[in-house]
Order: sequence, then C-alpha cells, then structure tokens
Amino acid sequence: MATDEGSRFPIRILLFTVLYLSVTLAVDRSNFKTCDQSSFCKRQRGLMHGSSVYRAVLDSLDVTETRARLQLMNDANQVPLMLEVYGLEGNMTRFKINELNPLRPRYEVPDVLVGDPPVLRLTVTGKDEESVELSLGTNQHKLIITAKPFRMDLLVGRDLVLSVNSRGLLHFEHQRKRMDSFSDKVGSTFVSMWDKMKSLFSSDSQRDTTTIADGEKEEEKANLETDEQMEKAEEPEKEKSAEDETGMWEETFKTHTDSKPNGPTSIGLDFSLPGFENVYGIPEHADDLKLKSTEGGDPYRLYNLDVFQYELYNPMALYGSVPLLLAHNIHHTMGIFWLNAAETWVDISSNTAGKTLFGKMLDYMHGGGETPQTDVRWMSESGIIDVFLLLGPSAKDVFKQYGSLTGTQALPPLFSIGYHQCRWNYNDEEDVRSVDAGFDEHDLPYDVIWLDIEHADGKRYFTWDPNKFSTPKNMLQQLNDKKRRMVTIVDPHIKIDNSYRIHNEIRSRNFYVKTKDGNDYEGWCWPGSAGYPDFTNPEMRSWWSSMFSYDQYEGSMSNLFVWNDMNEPSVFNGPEVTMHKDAVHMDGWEHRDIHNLYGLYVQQATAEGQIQRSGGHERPFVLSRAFFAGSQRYGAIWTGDNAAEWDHLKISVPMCLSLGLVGISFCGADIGGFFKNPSPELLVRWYQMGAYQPFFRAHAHLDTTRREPWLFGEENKQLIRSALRERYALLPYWYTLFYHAYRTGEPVMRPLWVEYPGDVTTFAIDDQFLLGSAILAHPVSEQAARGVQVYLPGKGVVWYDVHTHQKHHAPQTMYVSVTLSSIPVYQRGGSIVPRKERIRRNSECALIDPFTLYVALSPEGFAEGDLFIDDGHSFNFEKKNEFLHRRFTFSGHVLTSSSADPRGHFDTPAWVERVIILGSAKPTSVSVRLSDGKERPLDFHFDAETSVLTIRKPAVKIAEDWSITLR
Ligand code: NBV
Repeated sequence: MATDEGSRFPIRILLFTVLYLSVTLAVDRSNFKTCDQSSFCKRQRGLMHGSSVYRAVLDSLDVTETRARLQLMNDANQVPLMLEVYGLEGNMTRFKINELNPLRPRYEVPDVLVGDPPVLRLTVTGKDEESVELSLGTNQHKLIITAKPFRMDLLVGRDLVLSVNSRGLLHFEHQRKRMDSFSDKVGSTFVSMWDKMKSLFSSDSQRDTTTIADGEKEEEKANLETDEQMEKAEEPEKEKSAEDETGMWEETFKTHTDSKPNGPTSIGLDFSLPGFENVYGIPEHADDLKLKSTEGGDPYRLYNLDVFQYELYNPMALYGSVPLLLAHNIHHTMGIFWLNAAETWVDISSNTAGKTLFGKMLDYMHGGGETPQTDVRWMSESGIIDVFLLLGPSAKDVFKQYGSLTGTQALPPLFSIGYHQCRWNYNDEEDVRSVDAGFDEHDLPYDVIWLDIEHADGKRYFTWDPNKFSTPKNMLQQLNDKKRRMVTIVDPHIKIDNSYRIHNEIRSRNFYVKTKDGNDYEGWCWPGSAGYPDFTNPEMRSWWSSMFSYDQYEGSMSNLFVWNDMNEPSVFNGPEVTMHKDAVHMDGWEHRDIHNLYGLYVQQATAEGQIQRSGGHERPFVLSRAFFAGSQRYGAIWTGDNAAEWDHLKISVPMCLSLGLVGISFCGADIGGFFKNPSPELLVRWYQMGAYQPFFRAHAHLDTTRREPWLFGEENKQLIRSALRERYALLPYWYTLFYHAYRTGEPVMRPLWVEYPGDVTTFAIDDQFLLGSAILAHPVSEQAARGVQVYLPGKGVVWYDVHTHQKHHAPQTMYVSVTLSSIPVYQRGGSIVPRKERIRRNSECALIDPFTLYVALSPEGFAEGDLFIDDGHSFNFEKKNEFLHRRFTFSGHVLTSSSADPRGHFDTPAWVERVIILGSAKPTSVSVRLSDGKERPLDFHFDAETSVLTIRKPAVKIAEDWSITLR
C-alpha cells in the first residue's frame, strides 16, 4: 500500500485548507488580476482608438483559388504582418493575422476544430490604390480591404455587417530580442520613480489625457523597437524603462514572477457591429445573459481559474472559457469566434449603452441618433489572430456554423440526464448503501451517486481508500443491480509519491509538464505536492485513457463514470491559483499559450478512456469544471462552487444559457448551492430549477450539513419528489432535445430570443428560458415569492400551463401567483411533447415504459413534435443506425406518427398509453388506424372546463406508423 507522503506537509496543508475553507463568503479579489495588473491587457487597453498604424500593402496581394494573402505593414516600426482570408462553406469567413517573419513560430490552437473547414472559391472583384474588394464564395459576401489605415468591411448584399480595425485597435506585439538586464534594472528604478511622480501630479481630469498619451507613447515606443533598432539602441535606460513599465519581459503578481522568456507577444483587434445592440456568449462569467458595456470597468476575462467563492455580476474569469461572441438584432444573428487559448480579455462598448429607452426614442423622434452599434475588442497574451465570422443570418444558422467548426454536443447516455446525488463526501460504502436505500424508501427517483476526493487513498486518484471503500466492486454491483451508476472524481494533479503507480508511470514516461528549467513542474494541491500530466501531449492522453480500462482502474466496473475537477488547472500555490505561465508543455510551448485548453484535454482523454474500456461500444459520461471551445464533444460542465444563496440560484439560468449559446448544452449548477446550508425553501426551489436544467445534480461542500431530500420534513420531501418526477416524466423530450443538439448544435436550454428573434422584449430576459421550442420554464428563484411575472412570447401564439392546462395568449407578461409547490412551466400551442408518466426509480427502469403524448394545439388546430429513442447507452445509433426518430403531426383533426428519419430502426416494445390534446373541441368519436389499414375505436374523455381531450390506451407501438382521427 502506498505510504502517505503528504504527511510530510501536514502543517502547510492544514493551514492552506483552513484558509481555503475560511468562513468569509466572498472572493478574495486580490488573488486575481485586473486588466491593469495583467501587463499585456494594460498595454493593449492603453492603445486608444484612432487611426491605425497599419497599412495593407495592396501590391503584396496574392490570391489563390481559395485564399487571399496580403501584407500589413506597421508604418511606425516597419514590422510586417501577414493577413490571410478565406471564404468558408456555410456562410462563414475566416481570417488570420500572424507575423510575416516571426523570430519563432507562434501558437496556433490545435484540436479544437473538428477538421479543416471547407473553403470556397474566392475572387478579386475590384481593386484600386486604396482598396481591394474580395468576393467570398458567393457574390453575396464581399470583403473590402482598405489600405490606409488598414480596415476590413464585410458586406452581405449591400449591408455592412461588420468592420475590422475600424477603430484602429489592431495591436500585434512582434517578437523581439531582449536587451541586457543591467540597464533593465536601471530602467525599472527610473520607471517606479516616474510612476510615483505621475500619481502625485495627476488629477482625475488629467488622468484621461495621461492615459491616452501614455497609450500612444507606449504604442509608439513598442512600435519603434524592431530588432535592429533595439540592438542599436543608444539610450537603453529610456527605451528599457518603457519595456519594464509595461511588464514586457517579466511580470510580478503577488509573490509570483512570470519570467516571460519570449517577451511581449500579445495581440489585439477591434470589431464594429453596426445595427447590433445585443451581444451574448464568451462564457464563463457569473453575470447576466446579455453582455454589458465594459467601459469604465474591467473587460470580460477569459482565463480558466479556480476562483474560490466567486462573486456574481462581474466580468471576472471563472473555470472555463469559450471565445465565441454572438450578436443579435431583430433581423440578424452573427458570431465572432476568436480561436486563441491564451489569457484573453474582451471589451464591449456601444453607442447606446448609457441611453435609456426614452433617450433612444427621443433620438429617433428628432431624426437624429446614430445607428446603434456595438464595438468588441479582443486582446490575448500570445498566439495568432485567427477569427471566424459566423454570418448566420439566424441564430440557428450560427449554432450550425459553430457546430461545423468545433463539433456538437456529444449525445449523453440516458442515465446522465436523470438526477445525480452528490456530496463532498459520501463517507464510506455503508454511507453509499444507506443513501441509495434512502431514495427507494422515500420513493425518490435517482440515477447516479457520486464520490468526491475523499474516496481515494490519500487523494491518489484511480485508487480507493482501503478502509472506507474496501470492496468497491461489491458496492458498484449493488448499484448495478438497481440499474444505477456511480461517478468517482479523478483530478489531474498527481500526488508525488514513489509508491504511487500512476505517478511513477507518468514520471518515467516523461509525461509531466516541465518548469522553464526543464524539471518536472510541481504544484501544491489536494494530495500535497503534485505533478501535472501534460495533457497537450497526445501520447500522454492516450496513456491516461488506458488507465480507465477495467484492469488498470482497479475496482471499476461498467457502471462507474468520472468527474474531472480542478482542471483549470488549479495549483494552490501558483499565480492566481493556477499554473505558472512559463511552465513548458510538449514541443516547448509555454503554458501561457495553451492555458485555456488544458481542461478540455483532460476531459477529452478521460472520455476517450471510457470509450476504449468498452471496446468503443459505450458512450462515456464525464463531468468537467474547466472547458474551452469544443468541450461539448466530451461531456457535461457545471458552474463550479456556487453558494446556497438566492442570487446563486438565479445566476444558474444566465450561466447555463450562455454556455448553451456557445455549443455546450450539457450544463448545470450544484443543486442547493455548494457552500453554506440552504434553507428548506431554497433547497426546494433549487430542485425545481434543476429539474428544468440540462445537468441535474445536487452537491454540497464537506462542511455543510447533510441534505439528502428526506432530511427536511415530509412536506419538503414531497415537493422535491414532485420536482424529480417532473424531470423523469419529461426525459423522452430531454433526450430528443439532446439528440437535436448533437445533430445541429442547437442549445437544449435556450434564451427566448433564439425562438422569437424579432421580439425585443426577449433580448434581456434571463429569469426564464426555453427547452427546445416547446417548453417555457420560469422556475421561482425569489425568496418567499407569492407570484412571478412570466413573459409569454410569440404573436398569435398560445401557451398551456403544463399543470393546469389553462391556455394563455401571447405575447403578454402575466402575473402568476405561486406557492412553494409551483413551477411555472408552459407548453407552446403547436407542439407535441412525449412524456413517460409511470413512477420508476431511475431512467433505465423506465426504458421500455409506455409514452404519453401531449398535443398542445395552436389556434389553427395544428401541432407537431418528435421523439428520439435508442438503447440509451451505446454508439449503435451512430454506427448501426439503431435508433428511432419519430415525427408526430396533428392537423385536420388527425394525429399521425411517421418516421422522421428512414435510416433508423430500433426494436422496442414501448407503446403509447395515452394521448392528451390541449385546446381541443369535443369529438363524437376517436379511432386509431394502423399501417395495415385496420381501424378501431378508442375510449376518450373530454373535460369541457379545460378543453382537454384524453385518449385512453391507443395501444399503438411507438415504432410503427399510425394515425388517430377525431370526428
Ligand atoms: O473535490 C472537492 C471540491 C468539489 O466538491 C467541488 O465540486 C469542486 O468544484 N473541489 C471543487 C475542490 C475544493 C473546493 C473548495
């Protein structure tokens, strides 16, 4: 048995843990950089908008069939860049900007795109001394490149949809050689004196001009420093002071110094979006759905960080990043995908930001007022500029476009969209057994029980604590007998312990991330001193994957799945609680270049391990805290360590909506709140909310009191049971939505504006949401609520309350009174939603249960919907077309079931036990006809008060074609 080397650090760890788990529930902001403290962000932001120093050298234009290339000259320092432009299939444009002659190659993000995006023919359709016009693929799309100053304008037809560098903020720090260090030091002393003088003499009104002047000065200086000029520099102190002032070669934050061996490498660029006032995306932030102007504050930051006790409603970075921004107006949705994995900041400004609706109306009435416009500025610390413009024109087109680039949501195994019971920690096998039994005793459905870090032997992942979990297979088998699953945590920090096999193998294979000096990088995390496997190395990843095979991960079985936490990566003693940026990965890339990708790779390697252990047959389930563009291909994401507070319950909606918009549909928040103890009311409300969010897991901190649903009294237990049952009843619909997300990239949980793009009222709504297009949910998130204001969208649309079946006309904002048992949820008239209404103890037990179809009629008497079914766990739906995709249509008083995809076939005895028609008139007879032409009458009941027609036992198979006629 492995010895506990961690005991060498007990005091340090204890101290840290005490600090880490301290009682104050607020983020310690001083642990995390502001833009001002991140030197490249400060340098980039110091450049104010104005005329760009860049000029497009039109004579250098080089056009092949599918690609245009052009040099961009920095007229201040004569350092040339190379611009490449592509028209992509599916209404997208890509451009890249890199140094023409870089000192060393710059990082281009691998493994995020699912392939080389197919390119289209590109032609030059006009050229003069000042500009060149390119036609991208179709005549519809034109890109006008203006030479001086350099800018690009993208036109669709005659409409200008986007401009690049129109505010002159292109700032590309070319690589350069460093000057000698002695004079650097002289320089930095000079700088700090200068800093002090500046602060003494600057008043508030002066500050602006100082900043502008400084920004320009800095830019000028930076631009003047070509290699030759720098080598020849006559007055090193002055030049170097500018360099050190801006932290170009070294940067210290708290006790950490980033050595920056490659010097400054940051990139920045602005985009203007005329006609757009609403922008979304760029998660992860604990903030509203609709992004705010960042003027006067910090930009939104994208840098995967383990932020302890994060605060709400601010642009600070969190555990994951997706650099995709969506812009929307009533005519059009488009996206900007900035493919860069380094620390990134995004500034947003708009010419209408400060204006009230009244102000805008006044502008309009006076005929004045500019076109509303949003400006977006991206700034990254390293890498290249690689941008995809996703031109929509609809939101669903943007989802498809982004999905074609980075892949779509992996279809989750059915069990994983059921309910998950987690806490840090379930203490031992007995605890697991009794919690599991508790669910049966109290008649509560659940699918998965989770084990946190305490289950492993001294935080050595892939092992079990020999005392608490001595017979893991027995435990797993007992769960398996009830068709339930378990998830264990496997974090990417590996205990440095010579008797720990995983560590020894990683070290001997040389798979650890290195320090800048070439040693194995060591950080401090749960196990004490830990190494961090280099997940950017494909060989490391495939070795990691192999560790999940049943013979390697001892005690594991096919119903055991995995959770990757702390994969930002979290390094307790690292800068900003993460890895040093000058740590080194495969091929010499700095951690700086790859940081935001690390977590994606961990989840990828883990998911692939699960696939491999089953011989490629079974779909994996992996939950990850860190993520990047493309993470949707590997599993689920949760919003990390929230708290048992009402605002945290509320923020789960915009946080998951934002993730859905950028392709990551499988999102959830810890039910109940991770830190602190929820009141019974908050817990109940959280179950009600979670039941309508894609990933549905209760979780709690080690120090919280136990909160299994039966510990809060009979009444609360019953309320939780109802929420769980609502979730389980709706699983067929959820599963079908996930199938759509997998096929098209459309989010499962979506903002209202996605379905009602022309309705401005929906643009900022984030206290309610849609599941697909048929279900609208407004779970209660206010304490002691007596009512909620529900907005029902859609002109001429009707919505039915799913509990009372009462019909409401839209659009309207409606006051709905609530009690603690209320979950305001509506089904759209015009939709058909499949449910399973028998009470079971988990999703698998209900696998072949009969369906109830809820047909909600539109005012025209029409409805449609669909249903996806397969075995719920394997890849056979993909590999062997073993699935059913059924389409249901109600039209002209006839409900028809037909195949929505003739490729699919799947044997299932499941049948339809009930059809419920909302908004129906009373028929005189109802009959069903099968494909053999035989017709038989059906029993029905009509409730005149609610206009609900219940058709009993049509007893048709879900797999076959049939029709039900009302006469
Ligand atoms: O592994 C312990 C926790 C886990 O329960 C939580 O869900 C993660 O987000 N983990 C963070 C580490 C420590 C948190 C204070």
